[in-house]
Amino acid sequence: MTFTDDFQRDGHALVRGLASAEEIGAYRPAIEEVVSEVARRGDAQERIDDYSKLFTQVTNIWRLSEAAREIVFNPRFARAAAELLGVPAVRLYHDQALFKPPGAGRTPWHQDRYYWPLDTGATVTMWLALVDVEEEMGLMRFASGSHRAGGMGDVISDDTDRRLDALIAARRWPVWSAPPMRAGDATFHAGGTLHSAGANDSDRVREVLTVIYYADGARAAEPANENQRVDLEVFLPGVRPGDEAKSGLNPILWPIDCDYPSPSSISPRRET
Ligand SMILES: O=C(O)CCC(=O)C(=O)O
Repeated sequence: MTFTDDFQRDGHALVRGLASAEEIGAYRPAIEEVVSEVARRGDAQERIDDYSKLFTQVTNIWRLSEAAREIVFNPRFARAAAELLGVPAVRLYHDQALFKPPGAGRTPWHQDRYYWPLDTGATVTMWLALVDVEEEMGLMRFASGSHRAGGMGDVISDDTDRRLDALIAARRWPVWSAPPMRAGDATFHAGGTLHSAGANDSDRVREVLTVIYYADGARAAEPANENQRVDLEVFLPGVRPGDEAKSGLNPILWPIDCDYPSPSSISPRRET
């Protein structure tokens, strides 16, 4: 079984050592700096979701610092995303630093695609551990196979959590809990995969970087809800429903020499 087989079958995969200890050592301070700065300003970044109760959350860190851009544009990460989706090229939807502080509760069950005005199912989120994440710090959980069932989501809430929990039991989707992860390990999940994460019951911040990729060539969909309407404006500025989903915020990240100049300092390594 390969990672790609796991992903196609289950809608999620674990990739150990996607980033090296050296890379994490170089990335972490840059990401921490951006997160602290945005948190200090109390900037809500035009988002309307309610994740702020659970995380210090900063979106599109690649626009806030050159170092963060290098990390988010890492071609090894994007290549893994393209391989998992089985597509030749992927674009950036957005990134997100998700720092879950000590004492923060569990992330309720949800489906990411509920939020995304994209006409494709070929979407994937990378969840990259920037620190070692032990069981009590809030690891990801996935309902295996749920990505094949279509749209079931709703806005993240306790009600949605209860409804999806019951649905997972009724549909007998096995729930796979990620094992403890080392800094540099990553999980990937499809936009349709139901997922949640544990509370942070430790005394350390759970530092994670997520990057969302979608297949190049996808089109913007007519927004199906208010969150999708805001996402269309914020993450696909200037794009109208039916247009190809590409704006200045959605560079092709794999292959690296496609239609956007890659940052000069990007790593040339292409092994996965
Ligand atoms: O990190 C978490 O607690 C949840 C992350 C998540 O839901 C996602 O990346 O889609």
